[in-house]
Amino acid sequence: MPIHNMEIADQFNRLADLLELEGANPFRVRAYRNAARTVGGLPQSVTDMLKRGKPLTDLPGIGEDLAGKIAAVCKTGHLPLLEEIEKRLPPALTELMQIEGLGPKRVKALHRQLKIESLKDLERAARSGRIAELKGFGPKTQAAILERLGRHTGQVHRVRLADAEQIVKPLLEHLSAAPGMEEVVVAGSFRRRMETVGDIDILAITARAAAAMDRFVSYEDVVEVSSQGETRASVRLRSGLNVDLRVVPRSSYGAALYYFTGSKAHSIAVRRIAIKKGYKVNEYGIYRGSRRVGGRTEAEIFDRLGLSFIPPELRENRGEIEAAQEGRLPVLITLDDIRGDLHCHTKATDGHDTLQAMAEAARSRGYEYMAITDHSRHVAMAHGLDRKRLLQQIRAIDRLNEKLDGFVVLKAIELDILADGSLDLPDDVLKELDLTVCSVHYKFDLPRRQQTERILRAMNHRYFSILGHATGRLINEREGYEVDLERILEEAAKTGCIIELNAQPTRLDISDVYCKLAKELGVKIAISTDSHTTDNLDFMRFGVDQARRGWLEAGDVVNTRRLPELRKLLRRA
Ligand code: DGT
Ligand code: CA
Ligand code: CA
Ligand code: ZN
Repeated sequence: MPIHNMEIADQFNRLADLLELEGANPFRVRAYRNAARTVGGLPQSVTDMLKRGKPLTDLPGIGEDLAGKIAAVCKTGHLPLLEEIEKRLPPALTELMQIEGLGPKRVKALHRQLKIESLKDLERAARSGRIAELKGFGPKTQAAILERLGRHTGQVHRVRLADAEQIVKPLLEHLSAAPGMEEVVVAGSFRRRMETVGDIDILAITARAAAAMDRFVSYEDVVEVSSQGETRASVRLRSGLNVDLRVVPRSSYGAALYYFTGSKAHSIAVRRIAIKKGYKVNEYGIYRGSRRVGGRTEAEIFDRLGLSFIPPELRENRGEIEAAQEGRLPVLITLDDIRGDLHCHTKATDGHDTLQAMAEAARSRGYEYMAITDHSRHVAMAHGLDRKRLLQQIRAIDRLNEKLDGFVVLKAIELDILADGSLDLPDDVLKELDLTVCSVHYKFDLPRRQQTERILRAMNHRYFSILGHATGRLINEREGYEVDLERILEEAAKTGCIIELNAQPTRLDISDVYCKLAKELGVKIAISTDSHTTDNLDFMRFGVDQARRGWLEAGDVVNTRRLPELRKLLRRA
């Protein structure tokens, strides 16, 4: 049974939470949390690494002990230490920890001060308003707890796209090997490249439907077959992800793909147009009266309806249908358009690889430039750079650039936006840099107005270039801080500040909707990986996917420019 990175990360996160709840040594807690983050952020599967004999100790922050524990999870699916602690703690507490947003600190407070010992207690306390009165909670937290409690008990859980990819890939390989299988594709939100997916919708073309069904339900990861017919089946995988499979004939492949790609809102709007033009569209084809006039490809359907081809990422009924009617769909950015990465860390702070290794990795991806943006001094945990160490790094980059041919390392920093909106390093050193990525890393709990003012103030600084991960959210883990992003985008439009689209699959910050708004306001975007290892550079494609969902074209994104053009955009008025 292949264990997925997401499952390993979950177990280590849970272990860290429970240890923290028990009051264990904070360094130990942090080591497990880092392990979870490392494994969760890997582009390749740990199970594969082990299979290929690659030592896990090569991974950042993974020593012998952690490597052994990770390997054990891969082999058995269990983390013995976690099970031990789960036995030791009152079951109610471990249950409370599973509510998103309830960490050890809050569970402890709820347990001590309100005697909350079960989800029922939690709900009662939240409904009666007692949680809002607790120090450090407030009405907003109380509302969030209720909302999540609903989600938790309703079992609605969306999986991050990158995690879903890792789970789906081996399943697709498994299905492709079914006798007579011609083609296997994923439709649904996965094809639309949504940042999270509710379930996976697979289409298979084969003349041997029964063989495909058998192979699907007998996949080793399947824990439950929810339904099974002649041409469709639904299963639940061990990871909790549900997968629907439909077998379709080659002749209606395009129609089926179009139908099951959705979104539902898009399909409904398109069907309305079809009816007006005297057509009917369903998963079998496009019809004029009872005569089938197309459906082998998606293009046939668009053609008939007088629409240009709408890329899956745009199919959300957010104006793409009107644009397709009028022939003004955007030419969406692709990974090939990207010429460099503008947010990368090295060993000097919390990255894992050296300056040179990062530069070579970027160059081997066909890039022309990369900005090294280690943390500034305020991020003490990451050993952030002070003036002196930054100057050292600048000189090291100068030396490296002399050796590199046809590739330039840009001197930069990920600069903390301090609580009052000032920047973490003095102007005399910032002026030595090619650019800055300015980010909020602490004081997430400021009121919305104040948080917005803080960022706006930073944006007025003459050495501010790019706003990093603008909301601070971590998908499925942490909501962003409260901030008026629209106001920030308006200000960026006025001042020429660039807004980052952070490509880390857990961040994808800013979201698709805000990308589109940025474009409409004329704000330029930098798609950046925020790499902490050379491998992380591959996250660029997730950023590009999100950018496509946000209607961005190459021209909207600064790191599609050649270096001289980029430099002009960075020079602020
Ligand atoms: P998800 O799974 O929540 O991330 O989102 P989707 O878009 O993958 O939704 P899902 O799995 O419920 O359905 C897959 C596609 O099938 C959906 O995008 C469009 C199509 N579909 C499902 N139900 C309906 C429906 O009632 N009407 C229409 N027109 N299409 C539907
Ligand atoms: Ca789906
Ligand atoms: Ca589905
Ligand atoms: Zn960063």
